Formats: sequence, structure tokens, C-alpha cells
Amino acid sequence: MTTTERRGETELSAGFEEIVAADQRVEPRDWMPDAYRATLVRQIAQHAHSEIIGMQPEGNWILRAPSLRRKAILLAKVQDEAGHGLYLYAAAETLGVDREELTEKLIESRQKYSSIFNYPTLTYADIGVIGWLVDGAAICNQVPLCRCSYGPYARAMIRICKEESFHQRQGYELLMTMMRGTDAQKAMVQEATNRWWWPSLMMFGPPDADSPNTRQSMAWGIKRHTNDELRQRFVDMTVPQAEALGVTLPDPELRWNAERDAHDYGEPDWVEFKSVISGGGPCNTQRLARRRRAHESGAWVREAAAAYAAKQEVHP
Ligand code: BYC
Repeated sequence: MTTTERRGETELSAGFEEIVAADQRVEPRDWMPDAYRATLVRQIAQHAHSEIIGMQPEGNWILRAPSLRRKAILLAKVQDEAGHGLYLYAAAETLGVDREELTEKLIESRQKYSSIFNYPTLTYADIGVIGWLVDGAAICNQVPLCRCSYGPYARAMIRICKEESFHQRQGYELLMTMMRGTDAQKAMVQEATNRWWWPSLMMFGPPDADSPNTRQSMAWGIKRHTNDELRQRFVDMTVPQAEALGVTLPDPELRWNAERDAHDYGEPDWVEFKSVISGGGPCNTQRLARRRRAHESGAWVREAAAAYAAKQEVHP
């Protein structure tokens, strides 16, 4: 690199730092450090993959929904997840990676998706608990991302969060209905809560001391809070909701701490978390196999769309 090039890069870097320090948005055509771009691609791709893989556990119940109303609600929700995946892949594309490339990385296990979607959905109460806890955790984690320093990601998150709020409400409403039902229905809600509570806490990522990316992501304004801060916010938000529902959260250490003005809670099983994000969860193999199959069986649609687009270019 020549001295002039080096000076040029120093000025560009100062411009980037200024945008971040002033809490403005970095846009696709702005200069950005390679590591900033790589971190965004990693996080946005992982987020997009989570939305798409996240359609599977709920999709499992569409044909077995207990009423037409519940089926229509669940269908709409699962379709929303597909839409979220598309907004996010589009945001990733502004960083110079295409969806095809990211999908290949997902199905070859070279990129991750959220740990939460590697657990099975065993009863219809799981649909309500996913809405309440999983979407609740997602909202807690994602609202601050609406202020992310990268413009296209922040803007995608605004729309996603609005839809996630509806998802959370539909889950809670389903659980309220079941909790007004028979003893068997109430027991089903409690059992589902017992299974999803700890995995929901794991959605926020490893404890801060074991989170290699948080410090730099916060300095760049990608993340606005640490994993533990958001996990605490989620616990504090969820405890009164559990009380209103009449379910018990399965943590004997959970209690209000007046000194901290927050709830104390037990330690999630981080060994299980590591195993799940390394492919060892109960449904990892099944989720990826299904995604791979769907991608392969959609090849003809992509080919047809590309052929049609090429024809339009010749004869618009
Ligand atoms: N699962 O340094 P850390 C949804 C990985 S979609 C799997 O703290 P970071 C929804 C992490 O990637 C839910 N992997 O990382 C959809 C890193 O590995 P690599 C998805 C996880 O990025 C449908 C390593 O562990 N939401 O809500 O600073 C229906 C070290 O972690 C997990 C998003 O993606 C995990 N839970 O912080 C309903 C939100 N946690 O990449 C709901 C956007 C950590 O170095 N993402 N890892 O190999 C984020 O906010 C952040 O990426 C995280 C992790 C807080 C998740």
C-alpha cells in the first residue's frame, strides 16, 4: 500500500468512527472496516437462518391445529417468519453476500442458527409457549437492534419487531385460553413451560464472560446491550406474566432481589447450550436435513425464475 493509499484509508476509517460515535447509520455504500462487515454478515445470516429454520417446529402443528381459527393464526405466524428471513437475507445482500451463498453455508453447517429451534414441539401448548417465551425473548433481544449502527439491518428490525409483538400476544392469548380450560390443558401449559424456559434463556447467548464478540460489537454499535443484560431484562419482564397466567417457572432459585432491583435466577446449563450450538441438540440433524431437502426440491423453481428473468431482459 502506498503512503497516499494509507492516508486515504485512515481518513475513511476516521469517517466511519465518526458516524458510529455520532450514533448515525452506516449505509451500504459507506466505507466500513472488513471486520465490521464480517461481523454483520455473521450475525444477520445467523438471524435470517433462525427465522427460516424457526418455521419448522411450528409448521409441525399446522395440520393438527385444534380449530380453524388456531390454524389461520399459526399459518399467518409461520408465513411472517418466512418474511422475516427474506428481509434479513436482503439486508445481508447489501453487504455483498448473496442469499444462495448464505443458504449453502447453512445447509453445510458452516453458519449457525439459533439454538432454540433444535428442541421439539411435543404438544399444542408448545405453540403458545413459543409465542410467549421464544418470541418474548426475541423481542427483548431485537428491539435494541432497531438502533443498530448498520442502516439496512436496523430498518429490517423495526418491521420484524412489530410483527414479533403480535406473535408474542397470540402465544399469550392461546395460553390464557388453555389456562381457563381443563386440568389436562393446564398441565400441558405447565409442562411446555418447564421444557422451554431454560432454552429461552440460552437464546441470549453465552454469559458475558464467555462471549467473544460482545465487546467489539458494542463498540461498533451493532449490539447495544450485553447478553446478560438482555437475559436479565427478559427474566424481569416474564416473571409477572407467568404469575398472571398461573404457571410456575421451573427455577427454584428465582426470586426478587430488592437490593439489585431485579430477579435472581439460576444458571442455565451451558454445557447443553454448547452441545446444541455445535450440532448435538435433540433436533439439529432433522432441522438441517429438512432445510436441505426443501432447498434441493426448490431447485426447479429457482431455475424457472432465472430463465423467466433472462427472457424478460431480452424481450421486456
Ligand atoms: N444460538 O460472542 P457471542 C427468533 C453463538 S430468531 C446459536 O455472544 P454474538 C425467532 C454466536 O453466534 C432468533 N448460536 O455472539 C424466529 C457465536 O458463534 P460464532 C435469532 C449462538 O453474535 C422465529 C458464539 O455463540 N436471533 O427470534 O455477539 C420464530 C459466541 O456468542 C447463540 C438473532 O439472531 C444462540 N442462542 O451474540 C420466533 C438475533 N448465542 O458465530 C423467534 C441477532 C450465541 O462466532 N443476534 N451463539 O461461531 C444476536 O443478537 C447475537 O448474535 C446473539 C449472540 C445475542 C444471538
